[in-house]
Amino acid sequence: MKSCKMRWIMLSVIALAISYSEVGQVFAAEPNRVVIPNSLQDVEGGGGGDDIPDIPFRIQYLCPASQFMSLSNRPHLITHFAARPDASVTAPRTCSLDDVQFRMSTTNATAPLSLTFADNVGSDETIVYEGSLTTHTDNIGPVGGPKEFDYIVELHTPFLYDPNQGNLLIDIRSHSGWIDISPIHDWSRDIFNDHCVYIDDDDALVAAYYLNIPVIQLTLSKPCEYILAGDQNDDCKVDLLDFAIMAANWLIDCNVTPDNPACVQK
Ligand SMILES: [Ca+2]
Ligand SMILES: [Ca+2]
Repeated sequence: MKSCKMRWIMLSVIALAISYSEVGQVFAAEPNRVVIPNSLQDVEGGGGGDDIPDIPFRIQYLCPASQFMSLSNRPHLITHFAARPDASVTAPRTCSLDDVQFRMSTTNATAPLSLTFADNVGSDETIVYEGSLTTHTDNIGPVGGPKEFDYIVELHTPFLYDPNQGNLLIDIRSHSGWIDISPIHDWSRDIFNDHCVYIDDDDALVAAYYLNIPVIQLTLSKPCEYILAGDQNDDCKVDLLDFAIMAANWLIDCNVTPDNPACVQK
């Protein structure tokens, strides 16, 4: 009877921890934001996307480690990905994808990226967002741009990125493509050519060069200066989010199931 009660309490706490993480209590205070390319932080990019809905796609783009100098080249948790509307956008805009998957990895790849997607992926590749997505811009900013980065994607799984270990690769694919309308993002032009490969096919293994990259903004958590037992996500505090991470791995035995994605080789 006692063990039944203990099990019930354990399951309740795990459920509470998971629901707590799902409402977005993540990596809060004092985030850092990095715009890539750095040079376009306060400058409208020379390119702009087209309205191309309903087309499956896969896109990879490379963010060089040198773009993260403002973070003193220290490891950070990437918690949000954002883009901004192109100057040609004239009104608020809401865009959806039925299915989209964002992956991030630390890669030794440099520009020009390989046209074979798999060649560019780092060994720590992580699915950081998966599922449907609705993103919105209020189109805030001067007529000629740059607009605010308010097409925001809060990652389901923050990604620990250390610029000392390589460049950051972002890999996005969608089978549905943008439904009805697409965001019309601001794009760089003649900056980081060959840092981006793209194809209108989410299953393709080989892409073509895109001679631009979207201007993006990454939000990163402030690194923790301390070693704290139980701090699973290195945000300098032990709370229910750490418990949720532990609960997600509950009863995994890497000696028995080393192929489990949660079992990362030391
Ligand atoms: Ca533009
Ligand atoms: Ca923590």
